[in-house]
Amino acid sequence: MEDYKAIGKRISNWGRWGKDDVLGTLNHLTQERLAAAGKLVKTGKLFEMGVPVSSGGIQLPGRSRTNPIHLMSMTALDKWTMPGWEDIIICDDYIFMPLQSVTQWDGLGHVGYDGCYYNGVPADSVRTQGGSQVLSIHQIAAKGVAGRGVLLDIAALNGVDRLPPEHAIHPEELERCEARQGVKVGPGDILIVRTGWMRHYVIDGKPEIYWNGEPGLHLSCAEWLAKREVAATCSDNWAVEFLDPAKMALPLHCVLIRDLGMTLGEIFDLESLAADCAEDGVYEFLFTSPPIKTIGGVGSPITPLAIK
Ligand code: UVW
Repeated sequence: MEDYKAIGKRISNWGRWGKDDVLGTLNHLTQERLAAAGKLVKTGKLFEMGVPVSSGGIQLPGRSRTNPIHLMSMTALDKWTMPGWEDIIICDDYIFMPLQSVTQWDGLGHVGYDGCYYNGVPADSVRTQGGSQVLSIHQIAAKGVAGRGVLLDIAALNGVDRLPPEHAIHPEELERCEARQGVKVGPGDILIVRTGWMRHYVIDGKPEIYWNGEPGLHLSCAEWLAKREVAATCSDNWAVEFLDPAKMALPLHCVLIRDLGMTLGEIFDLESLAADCAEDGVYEFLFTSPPIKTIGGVGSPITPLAIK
């Protein structure tokens, strides 16, 4: 397999939308495409694809990403003394969490190599104080992430409820899945790849297996995603890409985020959506999932929705 840097150089989107572009492949989400995606809503069936945000969540102890901490700052126990407020109950809460600890977007300031991120933005543009000075995720929030979502259920294609961790998905398999499902991934689509790997957590309650390797997209998919002009790629695994246990490197992250400028969606729970798609044979829908408007953020927790 060719070196990831050579692939990245060949399919690079740097400069394509201008030297100051901060959105990358989300530029494929045009107003016309969003209007067309809106027409996919026929029944009003809605599927929410986030994992729970909870102190007992998907993260394992002792890692750099902890589970969220949720605290109350006001409850019914706090009595109001202002005149007219005596009977009123107000509850408020806080949450402290790594932005990448649950279902999330990887923003364009999340991963780079050779001293820079997407569009040549220098590595030191992400600072300990203030975060990403250029590729901040709040700009993606302003763009919104909404369009035609397409589910490719690779686990179902293989006749299994989940793929084994050594399963690397190649472009030919994506195309066989398209043919089986009668759907085609096209320009401006948000591609959602189901591996079934999330079942280790949402069905079996075994996060330790979920985080131990994963099936996913092989590096060879980078060129395919670029050619199809996919706007964003999401999966039910934790890094979108297949992880070679011998290397544990993230070559597809490097090419997709840094060279193509693609926002990646991870840790999706696709089980209800996939069951419905298998039942009605409809694998396309309106997808929406804006990030939190965090100034300087390089990622964001999300609550993605698919609406049919
Ligand atoms: C890394 O593992 C670097 O990040 P993520 O899986 O959140 O993209």
